Amino acid sequence: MRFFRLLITVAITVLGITLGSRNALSQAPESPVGEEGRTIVVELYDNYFDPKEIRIAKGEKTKIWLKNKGVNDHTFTVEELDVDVELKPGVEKMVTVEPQTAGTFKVICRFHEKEGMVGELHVQ
Ligand SMILES: [Cu+2]
Repeated sequence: MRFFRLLITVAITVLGITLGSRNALSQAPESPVGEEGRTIVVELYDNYFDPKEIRIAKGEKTKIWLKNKGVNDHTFTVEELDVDVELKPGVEKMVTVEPQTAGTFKVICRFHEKEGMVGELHVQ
């Protein structure tokens, strides 16, 4: 009986460790560079981008994973890179960029630029 109880405790501990490590993996902010390129997550709130500044390597294929976490419609617009993505609340979209020119490009939400919903995309 005592042995059985011990066994259950061990089983629960193992389960806890497994869940814990899986959690740590999912919290990784950026995926490593691979054949598919890097992925950067940008969240859109009312009315700001998080992060406000994005860094991308010149000539490197980069996926920008956009998540609208606000209650309003927002856009992720970089006119110079021909990027214009509109997102309804709760919607997530992926956009792939491969900028060939170094520089700092303005990121705006077309609906809330005046409210300060702007950011910067640095290509180096
Ligand atoms: Cu907006």
